[in-house]
Parts: sequence; C-alpha cells; structure tokens
Amino acid sequence: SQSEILIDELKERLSNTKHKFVVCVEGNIGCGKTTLLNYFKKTKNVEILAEPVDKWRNIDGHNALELMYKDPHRWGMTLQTYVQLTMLQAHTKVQECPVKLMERSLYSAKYCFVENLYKSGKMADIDFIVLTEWFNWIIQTQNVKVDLFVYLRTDPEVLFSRIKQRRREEEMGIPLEYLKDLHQLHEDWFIHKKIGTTKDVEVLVIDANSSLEDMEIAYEKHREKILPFIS
Ligand code: DCP
Repeated sequence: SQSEILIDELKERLSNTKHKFVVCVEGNIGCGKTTLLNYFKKTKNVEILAEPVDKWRNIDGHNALELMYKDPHRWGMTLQTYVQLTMLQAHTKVQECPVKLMERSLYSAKYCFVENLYKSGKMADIDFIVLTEWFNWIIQTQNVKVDLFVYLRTDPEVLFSRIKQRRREEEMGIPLEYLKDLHQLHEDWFIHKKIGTTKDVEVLVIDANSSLEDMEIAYEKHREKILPFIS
C-alpha cells in the first residue's frame, strides 16, 4: 500500500543519513493531542515535547492565554510572539532520540492561530506583519524541519462539548464559531493544501471524533506510521 511504500522510503532515508525524524501532532483545540502524546510516552527512543501551554499561562506571573481571550486586539500579539518563541525552542532543542514527537509546531501557530486573529479583525496589520517577518526569518534560517504532521481531524461541535467538559478556565467563553474558523484553517492547510510552506510534508489524517479512550485504539493502529523507525 501507499503507506508501506512511504514507511520504507522513510526508513531508508534514516539509515542513509542518520537523519532524525520529527513528528508534529496537530489539530483544533481539544482534539486529543495531549492524549496521543501521553499514549506514546511509554515507547522507548521517542522524545516527547508537550506543548508549553502552562508557560503561556504563567509568564513570570502573567497569564498571556487569559489576556488574549479577554482582549485579543491588545494581547493577541503578545501571546503569539511568546508562542512563537516557545515553539522555536521546541523545534531547535537538541534531539537525542531517533524520533521527536511534538505537540503542535511553529507552523500551526502561524497558519492557524495568527492567521485567524488577523482574518477576524482581532490583530492589527502591524502586529501581523511583524510576526510574519519573524516567522519567515525563522523558517529560512533555523532548523525547524518537520517530517510528518499527524492531523487529528475533529468536528467543531465535538470539540465544543469537550472544551466545556474539561473546563480550562480561559477557554470557557470560546464560541463554536471560533472553533469552526480554526477548523477551516486546519482543513485548508492539511486537506486542501491551500496554505503554508509545508505542502511537501507528509500528513497522516486521523478521525478524532470518538471518545478519547477509543482514540487510543486508533493511535495504536497508526503506531508504525507515527513512529516509523522504532515500532
Ligand atoms: N492557542 C493559541 N495560539 C496558539 C496555540 C494555542 O491561542 N498559537 C490556545 C488555544 C487553546 C490553548 O492555547 O486555548 C491550547 O490549545 P491547543 O489546541 O494547542 O492545546 P489543547 O490542550 O487544546 O490540545 P488537546 O486538547 O488536543 O490536547
């Protein structure tokens, strides 16, 4: 099958170049990225980098996530500049293991979240331009390469009820519309290939509408694709 050919190709690439494999887990808010990362924690030879959302909620005592939701026009830039820094740190962290499994990436921050703030009129032109210049400089000069995106594709309605259930305080006011807009950007990026500089990067799409427990079965099924050299 096509995926077997892909795995063979990737295995060969690794053995030839001692190239290290980088996987970024992507998908809308509440789609189950953390569950996937936790699921693979027990696997040897994988370095797992969870998203530093706790850092964004406490920057020397300041909660940038909360500020952004309360007043995106004023604080969207602040949060996204900090997200871009923390994602750059994750991408460039020296990799000891053959596989690095990351939650999100610089790319979703820019193509989904920053884009969404800007498109919906919640970010000033100048903020968008400055973030874009930073982003372009980073991807041109730093090693922020990704080998595989895992896209946990989920209906916004399902996410909406999961977000209500998990009760992360900052997120309680998120409207369904916001999730629909972010969903569309993920779809345009991964499915329609309309945005971004990562069009050549392989994407594994997983339907993530089931309960989080059932998702573990799906993750197991895709183990060899997600962790190609060590399964
Ligand atoms: N966020 C943001 N801008 C970004 C990245 C995230 O505003 N560039 C916000 C959206 C959420 C919170 O940060 O309120 C965390 O979002 P994620 O979707 O990255 O993480 P989750 O914890 O929701 O992931 P999951 O439930 O899939 O594990």
